[in-house]
Amino acid sequence: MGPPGANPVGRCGLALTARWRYPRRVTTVRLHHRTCNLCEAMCGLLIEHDGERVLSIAGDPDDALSRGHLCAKAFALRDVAADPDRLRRPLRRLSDGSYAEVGWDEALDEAAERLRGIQARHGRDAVAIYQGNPSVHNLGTMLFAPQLVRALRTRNRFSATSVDQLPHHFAAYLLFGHQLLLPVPDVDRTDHLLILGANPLVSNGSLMSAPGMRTRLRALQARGGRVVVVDPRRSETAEVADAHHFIRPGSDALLLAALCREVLASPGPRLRHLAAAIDGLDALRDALSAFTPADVAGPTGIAADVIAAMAREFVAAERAVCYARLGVCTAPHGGVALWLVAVLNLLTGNLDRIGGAMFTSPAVDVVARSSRGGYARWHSRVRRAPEFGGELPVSVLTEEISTPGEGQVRALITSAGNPVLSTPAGHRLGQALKQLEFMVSIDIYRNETTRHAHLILPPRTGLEVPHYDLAFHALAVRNTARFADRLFAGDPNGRDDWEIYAGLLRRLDAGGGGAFTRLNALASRTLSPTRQLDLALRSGPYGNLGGRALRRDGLSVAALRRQVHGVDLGPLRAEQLPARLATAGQRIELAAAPILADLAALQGELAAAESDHGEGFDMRLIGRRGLSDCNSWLHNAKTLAKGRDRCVLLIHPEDAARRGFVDGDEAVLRSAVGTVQVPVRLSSEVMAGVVSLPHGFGHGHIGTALSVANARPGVSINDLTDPGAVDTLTGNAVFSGVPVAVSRPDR
Ligand SMILES: Nc1nc2c(c(=O)[nH]1)N[C@H]1C(S)=C(S)[C@@H](COP(=O)(O)OP(=O)(O)OC[C@H]3O[C@@H](n4cnc5c(=O)[nH]c(N)nc54)[C@H](O)[C@@H]3O)O[C@H]1N2
Ligand SMILES: Nc1nc2c(c(=O)[nH]1)N[C@H]1C(S)=C(S)[C@@H](COP(=O)(O)OP(=O)(O)OC[C@H]3O[C@@H](n4cnc5c(=O)[nH]c(N)nc54)[C@H](O)[C@@H]3O)O[C@H]1N2
Ligand code: SF4
Ligand SMILES: [Mo]
Repeated sequence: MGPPGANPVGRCGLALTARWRYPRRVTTVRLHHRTCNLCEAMCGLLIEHDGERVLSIAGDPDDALSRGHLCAKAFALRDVAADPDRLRRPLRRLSDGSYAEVGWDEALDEAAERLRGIQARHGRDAVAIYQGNPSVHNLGTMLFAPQLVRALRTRNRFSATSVDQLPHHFAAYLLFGHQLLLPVPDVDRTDHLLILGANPLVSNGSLMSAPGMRTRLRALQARGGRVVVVDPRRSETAEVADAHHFIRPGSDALLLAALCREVLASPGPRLRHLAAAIDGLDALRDALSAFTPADVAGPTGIAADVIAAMAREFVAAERAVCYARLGVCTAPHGGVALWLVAVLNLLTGNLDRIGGAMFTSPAVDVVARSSRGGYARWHSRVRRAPEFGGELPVSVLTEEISTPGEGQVRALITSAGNPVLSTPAGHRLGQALKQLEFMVSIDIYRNETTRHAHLILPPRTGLEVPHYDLAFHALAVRNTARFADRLFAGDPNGRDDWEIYAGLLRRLDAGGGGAFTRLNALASRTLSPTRQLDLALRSGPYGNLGGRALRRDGLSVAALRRQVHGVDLGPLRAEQLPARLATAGQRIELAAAPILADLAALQGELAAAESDHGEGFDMRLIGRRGLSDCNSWLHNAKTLAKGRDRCVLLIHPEDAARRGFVDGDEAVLRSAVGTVQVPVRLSSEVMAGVVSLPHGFGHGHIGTALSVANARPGVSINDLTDPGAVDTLTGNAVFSGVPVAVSRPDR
């Protein structure tokens, strides 16, 4: 097992264990070790089971990263495995709206034939694909879905990236030359953590796999460090921070521009080992000169002296790091904001340095193995939104389906996604899906999105598949590696995700017809994910084929099978740049044209007064995550469907009083694209003028089979969010500060 090393988290062990009662005659109880795949935290789990019966789930105190941490969602792994609503066989939707089970071969044949036919008649772009969030938590999907995407050769590729972290990839691509070279905050060694628009105490960290954040933040404070949170809501993380500043939603780019300006003005940048690699510093200084703390104070709602002090403190800290996440990404200038976050770390000498923003050294080097990315090489048909990394922003999907003309989307594949609940104006997307000639969903539930599919192909999932976190080991605050075989296979006639992909690929190829190519070596389609992982581990930096000599103690799947608690590969390592830069000449350009253009636009907006869009939209809506939610899809887990209603609108008492609301009243929430009705909860957690609603709710639709979720449906925040509002640089959706009106139902 991994030695405890210098990992300061210690045995945090949220003392959470769920144990279910079974008859006493149980004799074949065994212990299974695995990583939870539900969020990015990668908690190590100990699962007691008797065959397919899961008896208990607890955190693994010997996991080098999680040290015993887990959250209540881990127990949902059992619920999902046993859920009677889970689909086990392919389903075909019949013309009367009912469903019939079909065999796997028949379903895969039909899907391939329909997709091929539509591409043959209408061109490649007529087939679109949307990949949702659980794709990145699934080894098989990570390895096989990209092959299907490539084989389709469509420009209409979409994913949850553009309602999430696209600005991070964009900043990494522009600054470091690779969309996946993402710096991670070294929370365990920093002295000063500035958090903008993230709530890791609830989300358990994102693009920062750091299970047990409460313990880690406490350790930071105990060593004399400070945590500062900027958020329009006094979040659970803000609650434990040393300072919290409310910010007007959507204005972080202005704050960050001012912080960078302050750093450049005095004492000036501290570039350390990167000094010789940097270009464009003077041009950046000029571009930022207009963003004085006094100028941005009004629009951000943060006083000028507070901003100046925030910059001073950040500079003064021996080791500091700025970390921004969803609330900042999903904003009008999310692209430039995330770029400025990296630049703030860079200018203060905290990039690629211990206690700052650091690069990981995972056992499978996903950076080396994936494409650098690309930007604006083509644009969407209707709105001319730029491509990034081969994808278009999902905010354009509805218009690409509903606008006639050459290149119109006529068929859609969804895989592990629920865009009707998770993307802007999802209700309109739901309407558009009805126009499709063909839709196939690879998904485990018949939900708000997949109910529109002609075919649903349900894979095994969770405990039923082997697991290794290709993505999140590369984004963790410590280098570790952990593999688990499947605990049980579930349905013996079932398929893993990758087998569904491989089945489709085989059939699409076999059809020939010129519309598809054999881009990929046969081997990569036929080797199982575990075999592919084994090769990647063995040829990776810690592998037994790595380096010059054959290392007997090197990593492989077999080695990880023996190390049931995972392997500790040590803390993050400093000074990886400039060697790892993938930019031209290994330079870091601070005056990139798209950035300077967006900063100029931002400066223009500084001068303009804010409008309420002429429709009385005088409030700003933000999102929220709850500990027991997992975007839209764990609401059918019995264990989590407890307690008081989570889908409520938080409203400041002053705003409530003005409208005559008391706790529990129903409010009508209206935006430019839709209206919902939802109960309010009065709370001074949110700043005045701001209301907060969680995303992922809005169940209860006809045609869905979600008996637990549908009993507590809630409403979808994405019936209010506007696909027309995107970050112009990246196309990422805007969820931070949606203009809304809040009123009583009788008005
Ligand atoms: N307004 C607003 N909207 C948001 C957000 C927000 O904060 N506010 N957050 C955004 C973010 S960060 C994200 S990541 C997206 C998520 O957006 P999506 O990924 O589109 O939505 P999920 O709710 O994660 O849906 C996951 C789907 O995968 C299925 N599934 C689960 N496990 C598996 C599996 O192993 N295999 C397969 N094939 N399917 C599986 C589930 O049944 C479900 O249908 O939502 C975004 N939308
Ligand atoms: N329990 C739970 N955990 C999850 C998920 C879940 O659904 N439930 N989803 C997972 C996924 S897919 C992701 S991507 C991660 C996301 O993880 P985080 O990035 O931590 O996301 P959130 O918890 O949504 O926190 C976003 C914060 O931004 C604030 N905010 C909103 N608008 C603004 C703004 O304009 N400026 C600033 N500064 N702040 C703003 C919100 O109030 C909120 O506190 O969480 C993951 N973990
Ligand atoms: S924090 Fe994330 S990884 Fe850990 S148990 Fe909860 S859902 Fe699973
Ligand atoms: Mo996400």
